[in-house]
Order: sequence, then C-alpha cells, then structure tokens
Amino acid sequence: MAVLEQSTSQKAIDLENKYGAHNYHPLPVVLGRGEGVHVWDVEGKKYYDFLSAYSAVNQGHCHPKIVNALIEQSKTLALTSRAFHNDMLGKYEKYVCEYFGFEKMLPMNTGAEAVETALKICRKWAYEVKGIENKQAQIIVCENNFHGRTTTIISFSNDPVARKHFGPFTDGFIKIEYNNLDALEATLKNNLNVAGFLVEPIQGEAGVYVPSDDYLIKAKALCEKYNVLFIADEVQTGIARTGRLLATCGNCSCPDKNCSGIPDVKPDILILGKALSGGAYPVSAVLANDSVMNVIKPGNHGSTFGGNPVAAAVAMAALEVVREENLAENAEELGQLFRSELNNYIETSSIAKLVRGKGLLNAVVINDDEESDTAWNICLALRDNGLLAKPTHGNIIRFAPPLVMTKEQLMECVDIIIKTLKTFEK
Ligand code: IF1
Repeated sequence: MAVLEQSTSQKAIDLENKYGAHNYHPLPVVLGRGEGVHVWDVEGKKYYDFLSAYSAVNQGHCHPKIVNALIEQSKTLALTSRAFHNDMLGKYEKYVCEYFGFEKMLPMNTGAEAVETALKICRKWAYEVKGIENKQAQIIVCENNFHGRTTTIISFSNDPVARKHFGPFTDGFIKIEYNNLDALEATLKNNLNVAGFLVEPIQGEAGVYVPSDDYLIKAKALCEKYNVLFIADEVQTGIARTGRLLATCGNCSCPDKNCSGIPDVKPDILILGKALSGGAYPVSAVLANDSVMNVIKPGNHGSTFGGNPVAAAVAMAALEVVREENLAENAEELGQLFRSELNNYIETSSIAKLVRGKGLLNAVVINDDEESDTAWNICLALRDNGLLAKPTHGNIIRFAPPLVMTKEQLMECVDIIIKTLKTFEK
C-alpha cells in the first residue's frame, strides 16, 4: 500500500515535537501566512483569527505600515544597546509618554519583563520615597492573576501548573480576591508595608473576568488614601482591545472620538506590551511620572534590546495605526454587536452559558465542567469551520479577533461560532 505522504502540517508538528520543548499544547493547525483578520495554514486553508496572538495583533496580521517601519529601520540601524545613544530612542520615549499622558517610560521587550520592571520600580519607590524599611515592601496582587511566567511572577500566581517544581519563590506579595474592594481596603489598613497594588483591569487568562464598573476607580482611590502605587497591567487589555485606548480609561458609554487616551483611572505605573508593536516585534514598556520613575538610576535596570531602534520604529507605527484606523471605537462597536448576537443565541442554547467581555476581548462560558474537553472540541470544530479560537481555562473560550475587523466579517464569524456551537447542543 502506498505510504501516504505526510502532510506539511504534520511534518511541522513532528519537528516541533522532536526538537522543541513541550511547553505548549497548541491547537492542531500549522499556520504559514497572516494578513489582517485572516491566517492561512500550510495547506492553504483560510481562517479568521479569533485569538490575535493573545491580543498582540490588534492592528491585524502583517499591517503594511508596521511591516514597513520594521523593514526600513532594520535596514538602517537595528540595535545599538544602551551603551550609546541613538536617534530613535528619545523620539520614541517622547511619543509614547505624550500618547498615554505620562512623564517617563522605561522600554523593555516582553510583557513579563515589563511586569518585573514595574515591581522593581515599585519596591525602590517604597524604600526611597515612601520610607518603608528595606526588604519589607509588600505588593498586593489578585487571586487568579496572570502577569507572565518568570520565577518572581509565578511566586504570586495560584496556578499549580505554572508553579509546581519551580520554587523557591520570591517573597513580598499578598494575594486578595479580585474585584473585592473590602479585601483591598482591609489589607491596606492592616499592612503598613504595602508598596503597590498590581491588577489586570480585566483578568484575561482567568477567563475574561470584567470587574464591577467602580472597581478600578475605587481601588485607585484606596491606593491614594494609603500612599500605595496603583499598577495597571494592560499588556492584554491595553492598546484599544477593550473599546478604549486603555481599559483603565473608565467606563463611559462609548469611546469619545477625541479621547486623549489618558486614562480616567490614571495608574501610577502603567504596563504595556503585545499590541504596542502590533505583533511585529517584542516591545513592552513601563510608564510612570517623574516622582516614581526617577528612583531608577544608571545601572539599576535594563536590557540589551530594550527600546532598540527597530522596537521604537515599530511601536510608533503600531500606535499611529490605532489612532488612524479608530481601532478603539471599532472594538467598542463590534464588541457590543458580538455580545448582543451571542446573548440572543444563548437564550435558547444548552451548550453556551454566558458571554462576557469588553470591546473585542470576550469569552463564552461553555455549559460543561472545567475538566471536560468540550471547549477544546468546540475549538477543533471551529477550526474545521474556518475560525481559530482557544479555551482559556477548562470550559471558557476566549474570542478576541484583530480590531481591524469589519462589521460584515464579524457577522460572518458570529454565524460560524453559533453554527458550530449548535452542533454541540445537548
Ligand atoms: C503565553 C496567557 C494571555 C498577560 C498579562 C503580562 C503578560 C501576559 C495580562 C506577559 C501574557 C500571554 C502569554 C502567552 C499567552 C498569553 C496569555 F494565556 F498566558 F495567560 F493572554 F492570557 N500580563 N499573556 O496576558 O507577557 O511575557 O508573554 O509578553 O503563551 O505565555 P509576555
């Protein structure tokens, strides 16, 4: 019998299995091309991308403006390290500070690096400005948080899979319930050594948990009352994903087209990543005003690639696209349409329990227990129907397309999602 030629996809998967660490369990699809809201597998099948590389590709795959910025700068001056100045860094820092309304920024590469940077700044501020006794600083974090995968960050995670056999862990963190202002106030009242409160404006990985409307603004007020830094991790929620430039932009009914993007709930430290580069290059940043950022002195912190000329060019292009293409407004409008359409279906569905989210960061909770593989099987069926999505935890499927999607494309995707869910009706 003729041996079936292995598909190109299978060959690619086999190579990963043989030569790559097994630190992921990807959906079985091998992508070879991306453009806008679409990706293609190596056999040429076209899909709608409803993950956007976990909200890094808000501007759409391979956006021409961003790719051109990447190419041109890469041909001119790619990397100098911070041992010398270059003609891009200062321009980039000014652009980002004015874009988000802060006095200074510290450029890094990945989201986790930016979170680590924010924690270091917060601690140093606590000792040198607030006057907490050295090595006694505590930072409040939330249960079910996701801030990255470094040893310090998993030290305050409660995900056993992320923590098992990676200890010993870093001290100095207090976990409280998310979206619980009483828990935050009680902790602040009872701990004089609290330096900061690190929070996701929406808990993405936990399952797209949107807090009550007044949570962020009241949490910020409590931080002010107790002289504690409010640290917003907007790596996933930032850059227009939730229908506003930043999720800490408050909760007005619809985005103001002239919105300065300066958050109504202004963090003391803002953490950005992912879509800061539109997915073209690893770029992250930590923003703060001088009263906080100036605790950092030469030699305290840095990174070989942090703020490099290519990162600078790509990030400025990516942020220009957000404004030029009104991505926040589009995310707000299409997000409301998505949740409205799914809610109509959910009223009579036996497989979908609820839809929640903000802007184009949404999730559907599947009517099965966390341990079941129903959500996974639904994602396999969505893949077969031309749409890529992946469960976050157990029975929750995240739906987060690029923000450049049109209304017509969204409705086509809603039809695909509902058609697929219906095949799992009990
Ligand atoms: C992966 C999760 C999402 C983040 C927030 C910091 C970081 C992330 C709020 C770290 C990163 C990514 C990591 C990525 C999958 C994705 C993710 F599933 F891991 F949890 F989005 F929810 N703060 N989130 O969401 O940024 O170092 O990755 O650049 O495969 O690990 P990073």
